[in-house]
Amino acid sequence: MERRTHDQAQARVRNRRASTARTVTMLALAVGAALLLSACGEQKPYSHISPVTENARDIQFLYKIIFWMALIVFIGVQALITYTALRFRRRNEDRPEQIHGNKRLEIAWTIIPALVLLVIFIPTAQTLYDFDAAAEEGEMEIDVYGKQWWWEIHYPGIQVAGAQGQQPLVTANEVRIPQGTEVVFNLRSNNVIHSFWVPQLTGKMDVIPGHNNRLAVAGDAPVGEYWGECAEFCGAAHAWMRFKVIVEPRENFDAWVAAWQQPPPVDADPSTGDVVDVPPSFLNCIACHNVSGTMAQVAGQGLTADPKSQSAGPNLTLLGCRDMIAAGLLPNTAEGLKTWLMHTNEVKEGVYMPNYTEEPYNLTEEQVDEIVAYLLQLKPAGGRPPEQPVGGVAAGD
Ligand code: HEC
Ligand SMILES: [Cu+2]
Repeated sequence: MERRTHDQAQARVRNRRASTARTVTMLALAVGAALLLSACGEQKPYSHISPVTENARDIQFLYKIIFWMALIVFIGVQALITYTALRFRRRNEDRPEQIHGNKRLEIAWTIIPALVLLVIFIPTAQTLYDFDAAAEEGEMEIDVYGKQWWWEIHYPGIQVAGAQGQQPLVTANEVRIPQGTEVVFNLRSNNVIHSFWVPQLTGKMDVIPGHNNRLAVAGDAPVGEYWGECAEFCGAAHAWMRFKVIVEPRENFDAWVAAWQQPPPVDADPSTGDVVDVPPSFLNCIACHNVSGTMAQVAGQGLTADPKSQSAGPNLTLLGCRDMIAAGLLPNTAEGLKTWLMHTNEVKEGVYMPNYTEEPYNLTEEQVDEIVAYLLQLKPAGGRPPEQPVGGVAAGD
């Protein structure tokens, strides 16, 4: 009888040990996996782990303060819990001394968190004011309109030839800026709230209807491509509202602007409206898409575009200079364009562009191929302006 209970007790201890060992192993595995994941990939386009500008480093500095403060508090609290559990564990039937209130302790645990908050608050407020001051004025202003679900980019300071004379350069989803230039983004929306975020370059700023929020990117960003995305849930295709900021040498930027001044290689005669080399089925598209230098100049842009009907899509001038379409969803290649036109609403659910191969438009595959061929020609006569030299900090995919 004695013997049996002893065996049972031993088995229980063994079981408990095994389950403790399992828990510890699982925890170690989870921590290991987290560390391993956080170490993958040198450049993280969507995190503050790889800032490339002073501004982005300022923000990372705030993250670091909070991280270390949190770590100290965590370890302190865990140590106290462990100490209390061991020191005051039940040893006999007596109740321990019951205490109600301790002034010194209460003052201590009010002051310590206040100090912690102060250490976080002061540099945070400082950084906020610095960012605000930087956005007061820049060398170049770029207006960014958050759309559902893409970005319209206006360069109010750059006039290009349009059907009704000179007009500001308008493009989509790829923001080119000349290296060394202080840029201020004016963030606007006439639909819902979006948020403009290029983590490697600067802070995150909401794009709110009725407001003009300003966000600066200083001139210290190295040449390269930096991914950004909408950081405020804004509807069905919010997850596919990416964009790219392309920091390029001044000459490359100037070459790109100059390319806008040239008439497109395939044209509609502005005086007669005769379409030259433009597939007739492209007439379906001009209600929403502009192509500078052609008759496709009627679609609303900026805040004038009706957000309800969404009667506006990206300006397609020099589309051939863009790397991607549909806000990062597809590559800007013959295949990507064809996929877009044949399966518009499947590849981007909720999209405000109809699928033209369906009722009531019923474009045939041949017509789509013609349109794709036309779109691919929308690039400067001399081909795409020079690419950025390799060696910049390229954002991964
Ligand atoms: C009712 C308005 C509308 C019409 C008409 C329309 N589109 Fe679009 N188009 C859009 C919108 C909105 C987008 C942006 C979709 C997104 O990324 O969410 C878009 C995106 C595109 C893009 C990708 C551009 C980029 O830079 O991302 C191409 C190419 C395109 N449309 C071609 C066409 C063609 C060709 C037609 C005619 C067959 C057409 N569209 C008709 C609204 C329209
Ligand atoms: Cu958005």
